[in-house]
Amino acid sequence: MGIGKTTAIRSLCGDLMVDCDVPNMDPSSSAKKNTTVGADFGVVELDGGEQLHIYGSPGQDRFDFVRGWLLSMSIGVIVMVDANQPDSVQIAAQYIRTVLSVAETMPCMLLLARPISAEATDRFSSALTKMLGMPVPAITADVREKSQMLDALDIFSSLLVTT
Ligand SMILES: Nc1nc2c(ncn2[C@@H]2O[C@H](COP(=O)(O)OP(=O)(O)OP(=O)(O)O)[C@@H](O)[C@H]2O)c(=O)[nH]1
Ligand SMILES: [Mg+2]
Repeated sequence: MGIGKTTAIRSLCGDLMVDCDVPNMDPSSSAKKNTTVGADFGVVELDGGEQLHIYGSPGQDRFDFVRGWLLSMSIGVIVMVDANQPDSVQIAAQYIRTVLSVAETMPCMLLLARPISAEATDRFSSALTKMLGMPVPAITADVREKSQMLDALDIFSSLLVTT
């Protein structure tokens, strides 16, 4: 909760997005003012006139059924984590296993959404690869910066094409 899913979609889609945020009634879980209670939705216009539809899941665990529904219609998934957190490897592994349990070949990428050193990134990636028994591509981006999110989407698109 609060990693920046809604912010990322807003950065990418601007006015071509609708969020489902409401005031956060659970300040014990997070101090953030608003939280998503449905599926955020945004559109990115691609070269050649095609559109990429982007959905953001709610972060609260009680809405995990929405995540399941979104996964069932996804062609690829970006999992966002703060890899500085002590439990980030377990959390990322849990989300990726959920994705792969829905579709074994689902293109999946990690977005490290908070500033992180190269050493910490290496540690995180090595530990996650060991835990999952396979590597998962990871990139770092500031979700508040449109140019960084467009670069991230560009890399993610190449996974969609090659898998
Ligand atoms: N300080 C700091 N804040 C950041 C950074 N990246 C994102 N944020 C802020 O973190 C907050 C993320 O909020 P949301 O985009 O609502 O997060 P979310 O994942 O949609 O949250 P839920 O829907 O509640 O799960 C925003 O206020 C961002 O501006 C960062 O690198 N540093
Ligand atoms: Mg949100």
